[in-house]
Amino acid sequence: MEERKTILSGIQPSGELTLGSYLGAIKNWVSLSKDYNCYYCIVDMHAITVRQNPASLRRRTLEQLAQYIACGLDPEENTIFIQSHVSAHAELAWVLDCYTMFGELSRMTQFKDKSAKYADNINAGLFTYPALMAADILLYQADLVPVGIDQKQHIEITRDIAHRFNGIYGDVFKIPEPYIPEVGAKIMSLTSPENKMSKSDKDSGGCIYIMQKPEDIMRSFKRAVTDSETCVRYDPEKKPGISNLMTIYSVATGKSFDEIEKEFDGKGYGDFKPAVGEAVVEMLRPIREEAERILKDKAYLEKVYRNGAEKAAYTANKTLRKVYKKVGFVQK
Ligand code: AQP
Repeated sequence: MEERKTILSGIQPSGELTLGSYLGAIKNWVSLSKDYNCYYCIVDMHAITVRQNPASLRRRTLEQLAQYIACGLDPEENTIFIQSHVSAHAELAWVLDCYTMFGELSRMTQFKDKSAKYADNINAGLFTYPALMAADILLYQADLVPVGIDQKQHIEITRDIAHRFNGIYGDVFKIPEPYIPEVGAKIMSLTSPENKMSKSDKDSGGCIYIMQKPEDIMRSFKRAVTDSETCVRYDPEKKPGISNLMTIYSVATGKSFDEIEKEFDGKGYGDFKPAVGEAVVEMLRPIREEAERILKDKAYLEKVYRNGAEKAAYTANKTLRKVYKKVGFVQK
């Protein structure tokens, strides 16, 4: 029997999970989890590249774990873990730092965006973030990395680092491919549809959170920015707000853009916006209810993250040992 291919992906617990991270990443993780050997993590070490309140970080990490499971990721079938519990991530990141060039890190869009946004804290971790992300992926010899489009550049640098390392030491790392959804790869803010919906966004009206109450979700959709026309038509250039809502509606209902245009033909935004809101409320309702239930069972969550860390460390340490040997470290 052919061996199952491997997947790795993670999300930072730097804020409450958004509809963007759900549609761009987690929804795909769930569909891929049936056919692949999957590692899904909560990347708390990445989160501290921006200042975090320690108590909130701890709370959000456990909430995010409960939400992963509530979204449909079965911890028996997938390896679900917290990044800082597997020390090989930090160890390989250091090695990869030494094979990552200053120039290529300087070109990373996320670094440029975040150093503009957090100008008082442009720390070295923010700069070397891609080397840690490369370590996350390469430790598990991942074939595929399901992410939203904003992370594509980080997968490309991961591939470059892996090629560089393999070029010197032989085939140590599998070269991973990004897996980006056709629809939903970049969900935009509801209030400023030219910007990505982001969990650390200060404008809470632009963001939908997966744990948000139905009435708050409906309010945000009713207030979503549109345009001066009245027709529901997909045109991301001229109608970014409506096109974003159509994308969300399409992923939530499975309908194509053509079907959506027909459904709302002759109707105005006053009908369309609440319909999108209701579709999202119904999509998120079972997830929220299940996450609330799981979160109450702290012993279960602890069991999940302990088992996950043990399974992840087994694979990760195998790769790390090989890397240490290749670069010339004396073996213990
Ligand atoms: N708006 C989005 N549309 C589609 N996909 C998205 N993702 C995030 N926002 C959207 C995808 O979800 C995963 C989240 O990864 P992350 O938290 O590690 O990184 P991020 O992209 O930096 O997420 P945020 O929400 O923007 O967080 P902050 O504000 O802390 O930086 C990734 O696969 C991402 O592509």
